[in-house]
Amino acid sequence: MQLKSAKLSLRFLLPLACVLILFGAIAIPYLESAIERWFVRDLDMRARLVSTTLEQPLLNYLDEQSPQRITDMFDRAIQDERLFALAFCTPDGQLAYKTATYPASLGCRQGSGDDANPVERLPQGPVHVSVKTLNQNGAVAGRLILVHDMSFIERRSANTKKYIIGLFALLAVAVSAITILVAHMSWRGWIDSVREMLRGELLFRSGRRAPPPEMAPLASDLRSLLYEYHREQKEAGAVDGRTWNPDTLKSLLQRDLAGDQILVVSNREPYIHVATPDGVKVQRPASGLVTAVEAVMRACSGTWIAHGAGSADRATVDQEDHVPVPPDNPSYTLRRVWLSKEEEAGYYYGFANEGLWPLCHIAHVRPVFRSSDWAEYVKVNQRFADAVIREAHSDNPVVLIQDYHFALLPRMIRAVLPKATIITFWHIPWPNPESFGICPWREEILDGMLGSTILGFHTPFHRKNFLDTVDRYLETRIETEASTVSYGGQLTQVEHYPISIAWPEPVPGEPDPAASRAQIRHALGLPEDHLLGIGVDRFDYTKGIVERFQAVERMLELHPEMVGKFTFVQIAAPTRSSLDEYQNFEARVRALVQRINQRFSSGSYQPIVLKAEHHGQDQLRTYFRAAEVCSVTSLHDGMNLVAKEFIAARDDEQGVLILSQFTGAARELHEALIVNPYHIEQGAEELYRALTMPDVEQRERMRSMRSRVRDFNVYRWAGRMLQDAARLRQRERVMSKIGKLSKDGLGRPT
Ligand code: GDG
Repeated sequence: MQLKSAKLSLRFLLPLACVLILFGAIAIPYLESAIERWFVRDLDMRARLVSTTLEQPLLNYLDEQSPQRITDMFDRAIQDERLFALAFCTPDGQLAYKTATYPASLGCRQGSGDDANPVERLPQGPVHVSVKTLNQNGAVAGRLILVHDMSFIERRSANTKKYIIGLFALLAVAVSAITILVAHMSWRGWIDSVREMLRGELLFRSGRRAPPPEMAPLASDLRSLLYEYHREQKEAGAVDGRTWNPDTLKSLLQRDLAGDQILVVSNREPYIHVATPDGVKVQRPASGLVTAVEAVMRACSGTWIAHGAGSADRATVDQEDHVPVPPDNPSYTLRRVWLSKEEEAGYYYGFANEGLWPLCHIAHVRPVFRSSDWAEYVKVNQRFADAVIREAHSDNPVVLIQDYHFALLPRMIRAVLPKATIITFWHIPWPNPESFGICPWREEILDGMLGSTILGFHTPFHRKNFLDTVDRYLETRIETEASTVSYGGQLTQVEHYPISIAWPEPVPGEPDPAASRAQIRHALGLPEDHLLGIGVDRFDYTKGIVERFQAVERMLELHPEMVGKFTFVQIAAPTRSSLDEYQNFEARVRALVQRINQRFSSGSYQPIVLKAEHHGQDQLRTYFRAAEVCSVTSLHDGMNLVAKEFIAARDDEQGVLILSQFTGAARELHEALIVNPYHIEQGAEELYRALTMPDVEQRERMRSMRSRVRDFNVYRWAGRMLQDAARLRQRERVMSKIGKLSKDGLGRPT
């Protein structure tokens, strides 16, 4: 307390002392000399007046030669308290008349002009001396000397100084006090604002007041920090300090989404029943989306709605088109939707894969948009929306919509089930606004997507591209920091949720990497010490397969010692092969492989082995474990799960991952050899570097990547989205309970 008052008095006294010192050092001396100058000027005038008054009578008395009269006149004149003495000198400098008070030391002041040096400092004090030369009939009659007492000036000057100093002191005190008061009030106001901001009252739009203008930059910084912190917290993402796994996901569903139904919609089904001469067989499609969502569905037992595309699919469903899956250990329901050939051609091959797929990937393949495809796309989206509505047990299910095949679905579902929590995840990249602007139905697509409660992308970059696109083409309000879009009275949270894989459990009896190595080399007819590279992709032009082979060719040119010692195996699962673009691409790849193989082959040796067929997951894993290097060289990819599958397969902590900088995975797997797939020389050098990398370095890199993929797995991907959904549902419940479902908050119309 004492310290505080000492500080306060110091704050008060310090400026005051400064003002007074400044005043004493500069203002007072200046003031003194100014006052003296004013009074001297007054005395000059006065002396001129008095001497003019006395002049004529004096000349007359001189004429009359009456000294008594002159002396009387002089004595009368000095009765004025300020006129101290008078004297008259003859033209030849004789002091002819003077009052008794006239100081002898002044004499006749010969040689000084009438107004020169008027102030004289005598022992009795300062005096003002003025001399007036009297003329008569054109000749000098003498000099009249007037001596004014100046002590009164000193007295007045001292008084004036006293008043002025007093006034200044008062002023200084008043100014200091006002300054301190204002500063104190502003400080209090500022502190109060900061406190309110920290309590969140001024920070968010939901607060009652906006922050004062001077606080706005600080508020904005604080908001960014909080959102960043919040995001980091969410990204750290472990539940109760544990890593995400099927059990943590299940407990999240039970705890935060108790009893809520989960519906998944995707085009591709997780299990395809195929009629073969040996009976019905079950196939797993080659799809990153299926890989990820299947793991989540096993954990949360919902219903998955997808296109029934297998030749035996109809034969394996019940009356409601349901089939329990996985076939060997059912844990959720697959609901199949049937599409005609025309629907599939227009919606899937046409609009989705000839239009949106190349539109969203920068792979330099031109998108094709046809009105007839669009019409099918709208129709099929409505078919799936109807299926969701039919499957829903309540008016507020949690619906997880997958990918670019269903951009219109969120809005269609919302129209019938306004309370549904709709999470849409876009598995492929989102382009910049200019590129997206090519789509003739861009507004309809964006409008459809903004029917979602939550909209997810793999990377912050895709999320930002989407927000920029919405900003460009729709009338919306975007809160960049909170990453929300308010559109038509409804709010959509736009987030990035990097997808991943389920971390594989150890499989009893699985061959170890050394055995896998031997097995694959044996199958390919290669010696034990032969070096192997592996690529696993859908046979798609976005995956950079051509560039990968060109890098292999260049590496063999640059390092001929590798010829005969290294083979690259490419597994290319057939995909969308009815489309011209894919057929052309496949033909191009085959021709390239043939050319490279002809160039470097000798005997049975071929540098590239192309296996353009679907493989089982176990087979893929064996290849991953057998290879020295895995190449993922996509020209553009949302995430790319192959990169993560390779890492997960390498429990021997060996093997090198070459990863394109244009994949979402490159943002997480920094220990991979990151390449620009368009830079063939670089690709060649990195391939060589991978093949010659010391075991220790491989281990260091692989260990770090394995730890990341293990923790940042697919359960975390789904868990974070469902956590966000649960949070929004909880908020909505509270809002509707207290009857405050507002249009501008996070509430949605009931
Ligand atoms: C999209 C986005 C995003 C491949 N061949 C076979 C086979 N596969 C499996 C792989 C992997 C999956 O397919 C491919 O996943 P990617 O992520 O690499 O690529 P897309 O299919 O294009 O997936 C992509 C993904 O969605 C998830 O969001 O990462 O960016 O384009 O799992 O192992 N699987 C089987 N046989 C094969 O021959 N069984």
